[in-house]
Amino acid sequence: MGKTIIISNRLPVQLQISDGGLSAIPSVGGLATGMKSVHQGGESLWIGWSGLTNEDIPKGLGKEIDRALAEHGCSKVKLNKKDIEGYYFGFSNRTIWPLFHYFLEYSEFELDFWNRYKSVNQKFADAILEKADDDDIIWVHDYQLMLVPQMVKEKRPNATIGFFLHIPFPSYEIFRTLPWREEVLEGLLGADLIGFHTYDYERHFLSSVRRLLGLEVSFNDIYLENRVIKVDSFPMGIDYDKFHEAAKKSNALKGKKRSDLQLKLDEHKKSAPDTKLIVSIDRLDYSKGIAKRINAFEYFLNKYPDYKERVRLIILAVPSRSNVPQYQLLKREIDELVGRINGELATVNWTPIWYFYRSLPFENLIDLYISSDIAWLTPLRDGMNLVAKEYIATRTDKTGVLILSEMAGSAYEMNEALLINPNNFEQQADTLKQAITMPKEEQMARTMFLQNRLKRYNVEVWANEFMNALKEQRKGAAQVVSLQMDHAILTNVLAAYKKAKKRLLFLDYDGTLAGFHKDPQKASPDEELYDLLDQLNAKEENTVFLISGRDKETFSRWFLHKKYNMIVEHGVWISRNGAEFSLLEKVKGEWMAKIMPVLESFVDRTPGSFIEEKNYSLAWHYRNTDPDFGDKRATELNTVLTSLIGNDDISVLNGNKVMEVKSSNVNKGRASVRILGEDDFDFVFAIGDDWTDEFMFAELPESTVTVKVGLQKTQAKYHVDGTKKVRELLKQFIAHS
Ligand code: GDG
Repeated sequence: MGKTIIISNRLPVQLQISDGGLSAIPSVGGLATGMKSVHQGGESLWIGWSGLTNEDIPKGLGKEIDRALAEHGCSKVKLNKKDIEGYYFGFSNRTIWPLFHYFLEYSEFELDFWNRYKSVNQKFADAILEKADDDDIIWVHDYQLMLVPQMVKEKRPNATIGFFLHIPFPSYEIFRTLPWREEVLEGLLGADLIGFHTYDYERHFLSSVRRLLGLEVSFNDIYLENRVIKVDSFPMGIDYDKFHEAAKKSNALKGKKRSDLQLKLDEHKKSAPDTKLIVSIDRLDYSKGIAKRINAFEYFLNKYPDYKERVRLIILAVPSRSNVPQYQLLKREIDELVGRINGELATVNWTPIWYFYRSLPFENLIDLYISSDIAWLTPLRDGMNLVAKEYIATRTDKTGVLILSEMAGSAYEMNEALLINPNNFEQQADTLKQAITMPKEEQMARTMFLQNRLKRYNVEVWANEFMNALKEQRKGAAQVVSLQMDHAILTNVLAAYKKAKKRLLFLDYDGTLAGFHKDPQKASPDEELYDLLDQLNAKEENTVFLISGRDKETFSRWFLHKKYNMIVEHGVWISRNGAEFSLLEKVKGEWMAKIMPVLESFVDRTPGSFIEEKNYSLAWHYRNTDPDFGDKRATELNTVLTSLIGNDDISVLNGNKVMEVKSSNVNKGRASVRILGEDDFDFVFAIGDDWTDEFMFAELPESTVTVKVGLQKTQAKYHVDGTKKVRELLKQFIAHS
């Protein structure tokens, strides 16, 4: 069992250089706490930036820093000032952060930022590669490091890599505006497991992968060459006990033992017992909707003037990214807003807003949570929002009301909170009133539900669930649905092939011998393929059948002059040795008149789809439609057809971007078994890529060498990666004849 490597932009320790020397102090952030169970003992290493650029590190201190970090299981990535400017303040925080939070107008597409992002991601990847072994588990965190998974996978294909995104993944419509969108997706797809906070972010990501990279996605699996990448949602929790216990402790402190802030808050409450305190805590970031919240507060006071002097809003805005221009502008806007509203509405006894622009020690944060009757959090977009969860965890007597924006990931799990749209001032004014007047019993009932969930699904459970899913991925990769046709297997197959006197080979066409084409008529055979098939056919011991769902006209045009044996339309027609096609299976086709209009109505409503009319089947192709839309329509069509066909002797086959309605007693399995019965074959081989080929894999005898092209679930014994590999395999057959 290998070690675990965690990698994030910042290390979970703070370096402090003072006269007395150097110290590394563990940070108390949510991520650091959550990873405690993962990052422990000598079996784990955390790689990241120390917070000091090369220029900041005093000469000769480098080694000492390494030693101090190593005591906490950490190792630093060396970054210079230019790196931090371009990669962190540039691409991460001026391109990706605004774009992924739907602030398209703030997003700067600068080539220099991008180049620096790439080179710094490479530095992180190199730092991993230097320490990683083949059997290690690597967990990469967040939007600053989206290229790292692929950079590592390239060099260590057997390492198991997980990636978790802490911010939203935007919809395809937004994501596609990024000039380097494909590179970012490809970077992420180096991971074996990709995690998001919510199902919506997951779904947006999958949609971009399909549309921009054209990859096959099935439920939450992405098929990429010979790998299956899993995508899932893991809503991050908090260290519930830590917040709950800290609140208990703080509540229990008496007299002078209470913090200065707490004493001030106590005093305020005593002097105005009917006043409600509303708290909001965020990093000063435009995504958090602080300015809107202040405006909404003014709106509330004007709509319900009775509450003037009876409520107070405490805003804790923690300084953040203050050298990015948008943050400086926002700071100015908030300063002015608070000044204006306090100036206009304050009375001798009352200031409507208490505004703190600073970071407070943990104990004071707890004081704010426990002293506030209401927490009001209004992000315009937020990956999760842990403050909402922390407020609930500190409500030891279960009173208190949480007003939370629907745009926060946490809103999905916190239904008992009062959920609001931060752009709707009317609704927020009414909700504030509802919160202020909410009976204690109702407050307690809501808090109880919320606390139970937060207690159960805490940050440790979150980290463990991700790690377990990652380990499952590793197991899965080791035992895919079928065995990879590796060297040892190939050697055995070739030996059996060579020994055999009468060989029977069934070769599917589309997706097996030839790749897919937007227009199926254009997926015609190339010279190399003709040459291969000629050579295979030329061997006296070989009986080769092309076996396909295609219509007989196309195959006649392509192959009849070559005198190949062919079975088409899944087994309805057969042609041997250049003879015209004849019926292999007697089928009835009266049902077609009934089904045709249904398919036509689907073509009308699904741009890019079309019907292929074969002699005994009808196929609805949707490869050229929008992928999400096409899949949705296919599900719909499936339901309609299933209810229509009832007891008729017809069935619906879901192929690769095609749905085919055909007579039930016809399939490739039945057809291939019939041919098999015609002679004493001592080597039988069947290869194909989709659903319709599964009938062959299932019905041919156990001794058959069955091969699936691609990684989907299959009854075949082996799999190969793609059409290129299929052709290589056939070349090997030829060489071993
Ligand atoms: C990103 C995503 C996602 C705040 N002020 C003080 C202080 N804090 C602590 C809070 C909380 C944390 O900072 C803030 O976490 P959030 O989740 O609210 O927001 P982001 O910083 O934007 O985090 C976010 C998160 O990643 C995790 O995946 O939820 O959506 O944007 O823990 O308690 N702590 C102290 N003093 C303060 O003044 N000590």
